[in-house]
Amino acid sequence: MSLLGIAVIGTGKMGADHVRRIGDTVGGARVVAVADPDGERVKEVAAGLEGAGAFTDPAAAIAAPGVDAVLIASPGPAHEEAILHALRHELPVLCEKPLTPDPEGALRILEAERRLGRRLVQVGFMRRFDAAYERLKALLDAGDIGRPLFLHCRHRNASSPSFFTSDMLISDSVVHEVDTARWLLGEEITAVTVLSPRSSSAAPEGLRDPRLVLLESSGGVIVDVEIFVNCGFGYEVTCEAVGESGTARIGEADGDGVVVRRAGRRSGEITQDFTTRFADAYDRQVRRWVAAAARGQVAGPDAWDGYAAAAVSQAGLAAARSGVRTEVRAVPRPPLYGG
Ligand code: ISE
Repeated sequence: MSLLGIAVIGTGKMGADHVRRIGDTVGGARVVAVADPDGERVKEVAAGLEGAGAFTDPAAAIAAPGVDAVLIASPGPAHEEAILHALRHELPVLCEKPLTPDPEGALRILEAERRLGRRLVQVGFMRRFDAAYERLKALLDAGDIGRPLFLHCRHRNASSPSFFTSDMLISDSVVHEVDTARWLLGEEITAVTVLSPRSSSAAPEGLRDPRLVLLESSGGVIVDVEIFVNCGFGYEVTCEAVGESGTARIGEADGDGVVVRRAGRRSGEITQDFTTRFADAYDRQVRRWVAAAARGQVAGPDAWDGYAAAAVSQAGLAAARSGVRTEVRAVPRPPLYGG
């Protein structure tokens, strides 16, 4: 069976990780084009890929011969233009989160898919492919702990990159909890409150870090998210569901999952980065997307999920600025997405 030709847009941290994953881990596909504004870096990446074209213009990469699907890992503000190019060529897309920085851009993508009459865009909310999150969802769906009442989430990064802003704690980090809450609960997020304690002395000057984000679901569940992107000790993501008849918690045994007890002490590894902690989830996400893209389909969160997350992020940014509870404003779910 012929390999799915993929154009990878963006060869930074995530783009390079996906190029490696497609070549080493995920069967059924090969990278035939890479694009990045950094001409030197994109040539270096392409040099390691037999026959792959190197481009600085995403549109040229998307139009290159042999491209059957597009994986977008460029910065969020560049996603919309690249996606619309891919949709003009009717190519399946896997776009790293967030789909777009604002809901208006996501609505333009929904309209482009409406005109095509089919969904081609999948959004890279990879936690839906994490084994522990999948087990938690199955447990909630089965009613094993009764109806959920709370989700207690902790999202900690060891340190934040220099370009990271206070808004990104919400739009680039908590956006994961927004999607997992919608997916785990099967409900929409209707309001957001953001509380900011004193900032950590480890946070770069001016960065409001950590923050506490409260999400309210349409079914009455409260989701609290501690987002702390300069915690220093490692990369730790936990989620505890509190139900009417029990609780379920994931994310404790990070790293290799081994807890050692010796000489009166207990120790275990804490991963240092999201590409390590969620490596299997990224692999499973791209593997399933490749199989679906070969059939011209999506295999996970779609553009509507990306829009819904962008609408919640918009409310979250407003709540962070105003200090008051802010309701989420979103259009009704269109028929193409099950509405
Ligand atoms: C990053 O973009 C991710 O997606 C990680 O999963 C998240 O933990 C990190 O905070 C984001 O900046």
